[in-house]
Amino acid sequence: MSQAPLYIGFDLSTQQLKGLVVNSDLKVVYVSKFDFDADSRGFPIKKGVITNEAEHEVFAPVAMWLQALDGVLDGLRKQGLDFRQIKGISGAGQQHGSVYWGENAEVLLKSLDSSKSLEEQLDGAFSHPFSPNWQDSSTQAECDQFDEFLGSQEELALATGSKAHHRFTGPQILRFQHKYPDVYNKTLRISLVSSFLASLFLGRIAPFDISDVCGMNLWNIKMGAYDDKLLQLCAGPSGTEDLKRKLGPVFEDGGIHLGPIDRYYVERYGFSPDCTIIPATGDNPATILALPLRASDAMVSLGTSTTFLMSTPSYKPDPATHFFNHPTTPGLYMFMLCYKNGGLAREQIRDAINKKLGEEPLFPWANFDQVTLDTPPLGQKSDADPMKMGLFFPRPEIVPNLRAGQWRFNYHPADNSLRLTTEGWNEPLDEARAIVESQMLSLRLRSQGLTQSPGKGIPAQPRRVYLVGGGSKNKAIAEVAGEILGGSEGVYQLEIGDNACALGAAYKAVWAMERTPGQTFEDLIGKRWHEEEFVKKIAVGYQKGVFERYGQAVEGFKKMELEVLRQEGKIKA
Ligand code: XUL
Repeated sequence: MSQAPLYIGFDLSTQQLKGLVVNSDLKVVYVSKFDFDADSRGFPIKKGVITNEAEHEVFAPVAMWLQALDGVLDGLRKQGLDFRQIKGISGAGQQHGSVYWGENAEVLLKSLDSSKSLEEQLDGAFSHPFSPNWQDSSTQAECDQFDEFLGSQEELALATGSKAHHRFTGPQILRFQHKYPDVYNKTLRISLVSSFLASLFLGRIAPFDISDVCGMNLWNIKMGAYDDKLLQLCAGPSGTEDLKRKLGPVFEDGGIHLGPIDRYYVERYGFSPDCTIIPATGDNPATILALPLRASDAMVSLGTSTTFLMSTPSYKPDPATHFFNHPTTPGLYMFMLCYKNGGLAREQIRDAINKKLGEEPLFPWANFDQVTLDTPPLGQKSDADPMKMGLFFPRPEIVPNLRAGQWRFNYHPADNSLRLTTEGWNEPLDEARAIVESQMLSLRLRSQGLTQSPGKGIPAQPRRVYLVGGGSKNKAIAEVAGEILGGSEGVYQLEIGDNACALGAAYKAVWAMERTPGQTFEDLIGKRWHEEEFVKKIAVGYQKGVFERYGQAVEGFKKMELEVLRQEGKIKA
C-alpha cells in the first residue's frame, strides 16, 4: 500500500527549533520542538543567544542548532512518525543571521556517519562558531557606509528594498571581514540561517532563497542579481569575485527542487532517499505562506514587537519600510514594517489603567479593552474637539527612528494645527485607545500607497486584515484595527498560535512538490485551505465615515511624527 505523502516545515528561530509535519490536505499531523534554553547542553546562552554588551553584539552558537536538529528529528521519531512518508522538506529561518563555513565544510557535509550526531561531526565545519543574531546592533559604522555608498538611504532602499539596518547581513559581513580578516579569508561559504538549514539536509551548501536574500542589503531586487557596488564595499581586500563565490548562486523559483536528502538522514532516521529538499526561506516570508494571502490582504503580528506584512505587486521602497521578493510568486513582493514597540507599550498603559481603576480584573486586558471601546475615535466627543494622538515608545523605535519616550498632541484637522499638550486628556484612560490608534495609524500611513480600492466608491484599503500573535486576542484592538486600516471583507484572527512560520514552510514544501506546471502557491494552497478551520472573523473592518475620519488623522499623525523628529534633532527644522 502506498503511503500518503507528508511534508516537514522547520522553523529555526531565536529561541527554538520546531519541526511541523503536514499532509497534502495541509493538516498538521506531528509537531516537535527543541527549546534552546531548556533543552540544549553546553552553551552559555540566555533566550537562545549570547550577548556581548560592550560591542552591542548578539549571536548564537551554530553547534547548538546542530544539537537541536537531531533533537527535533528524535522527537518526531519518538512520536511515531514514519520518515519514509516525508516527500519534501522546507524551512523558515530567523532573518539576516549568517553562518560562516570553513574550508572543509563540503567534505564534512558529504561524509556524515549516521551512527554519530550532527554536532559530533560538523562542529569543525565552520570558520567561526557563532551566527550574528537579528538583535545585534554592533554595525552602526558599517550601516553608515552602506547608506552612503550608493548616495543616500533612499538609493540603497531603491536598490535592495531596505536602507541599511544593523541586523542586515551585508553590514554584518563587512564588520566580520574587518574584525576577523583571517577567518574571513578562510571562509569557504556564507549561509543565511535559512540556507544553513537546507544545507544540513542536502549534504552540501544550499543556495540562498529568493526572498531571504533581500534581507542582506546586497541583492539588487530590480536587477535580480547581487549589486556589484555593494559587494565591492563589503568584500574587502579579497575582492568581489571571492565574496560572490562565498555567497553562491540564487534561483528565482522558490519551489526549485534542490536535490534529494543526504544519505545520513536515510540511514539514521529512515527517510526515503527521494525525499526532496526545497529552499528554506526567512521567518517573515514564511509567515505570509501560512495562508493563501492574496495581494491586498494584510497581516499584522501583534507580539512584543509589531510586524506588518503584505503581499503586493508594487515595488515602492522607502527607508522606513522593507521590500523583499515574494518567497514563491515571481512578480509579487513582500512588504514589511518592523517596529520595536508593540505589546510592551500597550501593557504599560493596561497596568496604569488597572491601577487607576483599583481592581485587577480576571482577564488583565478587560479594563483596557472596555475603556478603548468606550472612548470615541481620537477621543473626540464632538467634531469641535481636537483629535488626541501620541507616540508611545518604551523602547527606542526604528519606525520612525526615535529614542524611547512618550509624546502627546492635540490636532485640529480643520486648520491642520498641532500642539504638544495633554490638555483635555483623561490620563491614563484616554491613552488606551490612543496607543492602539497610534500603532494602527502608523501602519496605515506607511502602507496606504500599496492598497487598492476594492470597489466603486470605496476607498483604497486592504481586502482582509489578518491579526496574529498575543494582541490578536483583544477584541478592542481588532475593532480599532478595522476602523483605521479598513478591511473591506473584515478583520480576521489567524488561529495557528505560534506556528505560522513553520506552517508556511511546510506549505511551501507541499506546493513545491505537488504543483502542476506553472501553478502558483496561492492557487494550490487556496484550493486546499479550509478557512473555517484556521480563521475567525473578529471585527467588521471598513466602516464608512470612521475610515475617512481616520484618514484626516493620518495627516495629523504624519505631522506629529515630523514635529517630534524635528524636536529631537533627527531632521532639520
Ligand atoms: C526581520 C527581523 C526579525 C527576525 C526574527 O527583519 O529581523 O523579524 O526575522 O526572527
